[in-house]
Amino acid sequence: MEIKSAEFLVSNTDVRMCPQDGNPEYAFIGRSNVGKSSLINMLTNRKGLAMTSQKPGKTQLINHFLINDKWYLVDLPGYGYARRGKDGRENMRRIIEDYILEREAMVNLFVLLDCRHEPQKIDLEFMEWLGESGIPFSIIFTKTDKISKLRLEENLRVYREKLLETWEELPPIFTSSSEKREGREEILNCIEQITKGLESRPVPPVFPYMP
Ligand SMILES: Nc1nc2c(ncn2[C@@H]2O[C@H](COP(=O)(O)OP(=O)(O)OP(=O)(O)O)[C@@H](O)[C@H]2O)c(=O)[nH]1
Ligand SMILES: [Mg+2]
Repeated sequence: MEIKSAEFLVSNTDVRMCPQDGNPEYAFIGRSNVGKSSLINMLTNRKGLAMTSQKPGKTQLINHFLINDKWYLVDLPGYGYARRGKDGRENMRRIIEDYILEREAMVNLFVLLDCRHEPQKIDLEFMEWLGESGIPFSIIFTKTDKISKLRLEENLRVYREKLLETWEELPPIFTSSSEKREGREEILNCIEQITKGLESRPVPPVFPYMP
């Protein structure tokens, strides 16, 4: 899919203030520093579109980016950043939870996991919560440029096995490197397929009002 336009629209802490135009949106979540904002820049081919940082805790708001005037990419704050303090973490948790549970326009959530690490409790519990809440999600293993192909295969195998302890079926799984610009086609194709599916959904019948 070609990205013809990508523009920052609005930042919010409140899901009720998010755009109300009915465009579908795809959001990125994961631990602080996993590479959410960098991935949005890579997917859109716009280097400074989403703000990134070497230090975790950079994104603190719900950020909407309008793509091709038709759908949104949404950059969310990361979870699990210890140095935010208890109140800060609680606040971020509320923003993220409200968005995920209440945002009807969000048709798929991409959960980002650092491909270098073995399965972490915080991510596994987060995905279990998504499952219990009926939120459709896919996984993206990020920063694949940081390890060898062999290591990556092994880490993915371990992760799949771990997930299958609790899940009957695995969600779609992608790999990406924002550094090497890998995984772009696959992720954009996934978004395109979901968006097309929504467009071809039958329009519900309108029943005339009868007094
Ligand atoms: N080598 C490499 N570094 C990456 C990649 N993606 C992100 N980074 C680096 O990881 C750091 C964090 O990236 P961000 O995109 O800001 O991470 P984030 O998940 O948005 O973080 P928060 O907003 O704090 O939650 C930055 O220094 C990026 O340059 C990648 O694919 N490869
Ligand atoms: Mg960020």
